[in-house]
Amino acid sequence: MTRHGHGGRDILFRNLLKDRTAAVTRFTHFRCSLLIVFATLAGCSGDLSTLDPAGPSAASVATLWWIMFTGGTLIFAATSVVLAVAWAKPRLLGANPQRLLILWGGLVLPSIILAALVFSAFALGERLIGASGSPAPLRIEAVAERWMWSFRYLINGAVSEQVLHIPAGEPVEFAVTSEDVIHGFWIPRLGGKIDAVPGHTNMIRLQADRPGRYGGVCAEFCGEGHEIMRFEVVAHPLQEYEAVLDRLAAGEAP
Ligand SMILES: [Cu+2]
Repeated sequence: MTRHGHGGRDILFRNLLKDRTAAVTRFTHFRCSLLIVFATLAGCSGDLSTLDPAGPSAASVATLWWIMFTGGTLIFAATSVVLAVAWAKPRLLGANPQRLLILWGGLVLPSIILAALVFSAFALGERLIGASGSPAPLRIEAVAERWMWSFRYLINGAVSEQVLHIPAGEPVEFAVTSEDVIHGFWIPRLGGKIDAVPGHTNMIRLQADRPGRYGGVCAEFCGEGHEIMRFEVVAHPLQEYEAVLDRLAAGEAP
């Protein structure tokens, strides 16, 4: 009777322990999921986020990213459904489903989706490098050198290092080149990246819609200092920009 009582208590404790372990595991899973969600969302903001655009080119990049993400998700969902049906209820696909699946899944659908993606990528790509539209009135030379950036303002010959000054709300044309190896000029919140190639000049047009500070990086591995090859972009209100360039030309802090 005593042993039976002990046995009952043991079982009771064991069950309680099991419940508690399950609850702790559930809670840990819940916290892990929350952490993953927050970490993922945190990646969508910050001064280097392409999903937090601050100019028209970056908005085009973000749009293209969402189109491709949606397309990829739809294709994945459709493939998963076909796989699940083939696994669980193969009869639903008919007696000889191969022809139908190859025709629709291998030919028709990919052609439609790839054509739509190529068309939107070309249309948006034109806008990204500023190939269409009138030339921007302001041009800045961006010169990369291991492991720093210098900016030459062609309007008055001013030069700045590691900090790029631009006017807000105005398109700026960048003539990008390098003094040594290939680097990549990239301001994620303002637009796409472009290579800085020695002996060659690449053009890109960017615009910041609002005054503020944005991050810039070298987007091409260029040696051991690549990691620190960052720069800051300051977008000034248009009416203050001329004074900023004058101070830069005079060697003063803008
Ligand atoms: Cu670099």
